[in-house]
Amino acid sequence: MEPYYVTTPIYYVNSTPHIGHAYTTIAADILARHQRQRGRDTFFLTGVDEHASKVARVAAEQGLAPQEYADRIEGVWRELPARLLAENDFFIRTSDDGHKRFVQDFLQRIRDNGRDDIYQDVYAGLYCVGCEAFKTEADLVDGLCPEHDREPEWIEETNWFFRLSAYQGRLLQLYDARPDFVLPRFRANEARSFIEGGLQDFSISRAGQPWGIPIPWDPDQVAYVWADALVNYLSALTYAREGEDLRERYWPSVRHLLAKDILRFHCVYWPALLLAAGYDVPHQLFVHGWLLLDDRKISKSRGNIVDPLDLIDLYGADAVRFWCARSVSFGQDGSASVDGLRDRYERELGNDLGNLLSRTTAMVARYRDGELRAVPDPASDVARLVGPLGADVADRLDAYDITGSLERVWEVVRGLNRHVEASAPWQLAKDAEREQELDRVLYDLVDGLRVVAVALHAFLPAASEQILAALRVSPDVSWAGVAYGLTGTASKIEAAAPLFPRLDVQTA
Ligand code: ME8
Repeated sequence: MEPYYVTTPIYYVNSTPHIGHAYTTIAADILARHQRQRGRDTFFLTGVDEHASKVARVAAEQGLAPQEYADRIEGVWRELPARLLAENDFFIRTSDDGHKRFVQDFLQRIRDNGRDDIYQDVYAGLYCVGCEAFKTEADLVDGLCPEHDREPEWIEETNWFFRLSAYQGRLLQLYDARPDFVLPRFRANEARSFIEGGLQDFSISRAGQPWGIPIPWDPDQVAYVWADALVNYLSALTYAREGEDLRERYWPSVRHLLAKDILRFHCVYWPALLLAAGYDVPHQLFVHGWLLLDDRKISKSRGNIVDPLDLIDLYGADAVRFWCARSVSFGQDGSASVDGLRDRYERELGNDLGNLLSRTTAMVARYRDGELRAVPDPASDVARLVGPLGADVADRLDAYDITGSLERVWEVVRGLNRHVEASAPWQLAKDAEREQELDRVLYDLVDGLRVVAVALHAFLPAASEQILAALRVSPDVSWAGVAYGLTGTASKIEAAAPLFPRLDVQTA
């Protein structure tokens, strides 16, 4: 099986983490955890983008050197994946020496490729510091950058340019040859139309900046922040593991996740830069929508930050992951609200899943003194219910359908709840002649819940572990476990504590 390398964008170190950033990190972690469950060699990269000009400006305002300032603020970003229970394999900082060295080598390779792809010219035009991007009049609304409601600055300086225009043909060929290069398809079409519209060369360096990676052949200039940041996906592989170069193992088996605001950089500039430097282009890019809060994009400049750490304190990481995965169909724009989080916590996590575990374990404890007899029946309703789950979820996650795969697991959760009601174990327990029937029902509920717990590991890692522990079954979450009838006898099952306790109790 080909290795699986998944990345989030590297987030601007000087912004405040909000739920939109958490969203991509959660999605990447779900995909990575799932692939590891399937035994695939997986690498998950996230990190921070530090060389934005804003960093130097704010550092100066605070009387600090840019590096000192970046060192002080990077911690919240490093903490974010851990608090979300995201298991990234490496956390990159673009001020890492390994990254800086690699970017210099990467740019030098383009300069030396014999095609004159890098040349010097005067850049005169508008620049939005918010986007760290050059703007044309057509990009502006009433003279302002629509992303940041801010007037771009006029910049005029001699820079080094990358001959992007020379890559139009090769990029179109790439999009034609690989219809799944960018997903969803409508995003590939968007990138393709942009390429077809004609590509402008772009400046890859900035003059007179105190903060950034020096251009190797002209150290008075530093790399433009995007020409530096995009390269992180490759540079990290060269120094993430001491003494090892992971490029051979993971490049180009990479899946880049990103939101639509940075589509052009990733789907047009990045493959062109790679081709120019003599590297393979990425395997795939998945462009998701914006997570909206009450129909507005969540962002710092719009003042509606939702601090993911506050939400985790209140609801737990699992609930935040669940809400992000479930509220908006992954790939589309959609709204999420904190009320919606509370609602899903109570209704779906607390009632559907939590109560199912509480009832099941309480019944085994009460009617069987905590001892479960292994009586699988491959023709049972529960066997049929969970039978296709493993393949269905794996197929959906291979296609980045995070929302659909979670819904598929939830169908099984709802099916098990219906099974409790329909089989009414509390009635069977009253009738000594129906002992075997009761054993069968209890077995199917425990086994069904075990399957659900393994299938939920990528989405709800903490709850998954708690369920397996409460059922006294193996903590192994290998994907082969998403199959009916693998539970053996279990003993000492006790009525489980609530998986998702009532919030008034938790926050009291
Ligand atoms: O763009 N909904 O960093 P950034 C969904 N440093 N996703 C969101 C979101 C929202 N409301 N807000 C942010 C940069 N994101 C550059 C990237 S990569 C070489 C350099 C997520 O801090 C989403 O993944 O602005 C988006 O692409 C990313 O955060 C932008 O983070």
